[in-house]
Amino acid sequence: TQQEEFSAPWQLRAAFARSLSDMYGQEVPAYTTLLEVSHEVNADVVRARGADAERLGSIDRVTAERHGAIRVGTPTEISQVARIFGAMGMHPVGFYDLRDASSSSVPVISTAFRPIDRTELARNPFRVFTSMLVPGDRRFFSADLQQRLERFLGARTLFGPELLTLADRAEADGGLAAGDAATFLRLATEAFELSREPVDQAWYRELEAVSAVAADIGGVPSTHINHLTPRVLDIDDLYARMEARGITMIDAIQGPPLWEGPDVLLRQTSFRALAEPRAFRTPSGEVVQDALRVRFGEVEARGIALTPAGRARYDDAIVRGATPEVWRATFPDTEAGLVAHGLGYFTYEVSDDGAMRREPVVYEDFLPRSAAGIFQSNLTDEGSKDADQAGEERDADWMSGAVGRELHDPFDLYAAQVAASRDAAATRLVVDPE
Ligand code: OOG
Ligand code: NI
Repeated sequence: TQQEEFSAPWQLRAAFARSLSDMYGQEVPAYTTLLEVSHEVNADVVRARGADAERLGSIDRVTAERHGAIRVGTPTEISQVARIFGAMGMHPVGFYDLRDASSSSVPVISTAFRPIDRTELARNPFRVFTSMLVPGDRRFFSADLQQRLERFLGARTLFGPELLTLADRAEADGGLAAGDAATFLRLATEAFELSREPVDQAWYRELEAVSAVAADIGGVPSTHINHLTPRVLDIDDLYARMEARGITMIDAIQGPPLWEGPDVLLRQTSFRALAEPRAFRTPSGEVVQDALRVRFGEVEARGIALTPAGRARYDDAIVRGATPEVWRATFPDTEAGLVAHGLGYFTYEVSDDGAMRREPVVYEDFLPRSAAGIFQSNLTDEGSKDADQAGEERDADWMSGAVGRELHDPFDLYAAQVAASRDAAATRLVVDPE
């Protein structure tokens, strides 16, 4: 008998990333331009730099690489998100509190769902930055508004029972048979499409006056992917080419500056959300046409993952200014220097001729300041925030409880990857000494 084709979690993940990308490209044409320009830039870099261009990921990986961002309202919703991504081998990593990542804060806390081991990352590194509203934060929401918001969120269903059942089955069985896989992918993609239902105008505008992000999350009965980000090997070149095509990018590239030393962590830039037509239902019940800016485009370049010591230097440097001068005063200008000072993660590989090679570990996560910058660059309005009121305590443990799963610590994951490479290298050098 012929065995029905089976999709493993990584195949579901790769197929989902493609399916979302196709959907987003149809709905947001500027994203397609961004993809085209990214491919041009990457091809040019590989041509110019050869094998060196692939030290932080093969060109196949980088070409398919995307991250998305979604925003949800409640612990129930984020625990359902975790089941859907769990089916695809994506696990919650890291905790980000964007309520005070900078003066321009937004009322959410976040984590990122992504593959966590090396082979899985190499197969497809798709990751989704996932934010959750904090309706109990009094700096943003009064007790009355919190109550109405929680009631609204509690009454909606973002993910239907069939999608969740298939997700659980995929996780339990380590994948899905062909027919189920197709249904799962279709339902998961649909769950993140922008709804065409008329928006309750009074409710949306009331939340928007507090925070545009709160309105985006809690002002409508559905969710949507709000950007999908390709990876480029030269973000400065990409920025220039997008502007040359007449697409206005935000003022700056977020994260480290362009300088002559090693690229670390993450550099990102975006174009502002475009006004898209949306129907609104007025308090008198009339449906009127208006526009909302909720979906945008972003692009990123990834560098070397930093150790806690390296990250402390980064956090200190970034507030002094992301300039080449500050970077020269903060970081060694070679990879060997990062190693010598214990600032970056590197693995050790034994080649066939028995030589030991050091390879940089790529940064797989996000940066709270850049994330806040990306959120902020897309807000039409400052919103209103009362800094004298109390925030609500939130930390990684709380998030883990809401998600219903272990929240992995990014530093632990990088350190484990380095340790595993050292063990493998030691074994090969001892057992196979020819
Ligand atoms: C998420 C913003 C953060 C990034 O790349 O730092 C983010 C959002 O807008 O929901 O995606
Ligand atoms: Ni992003």
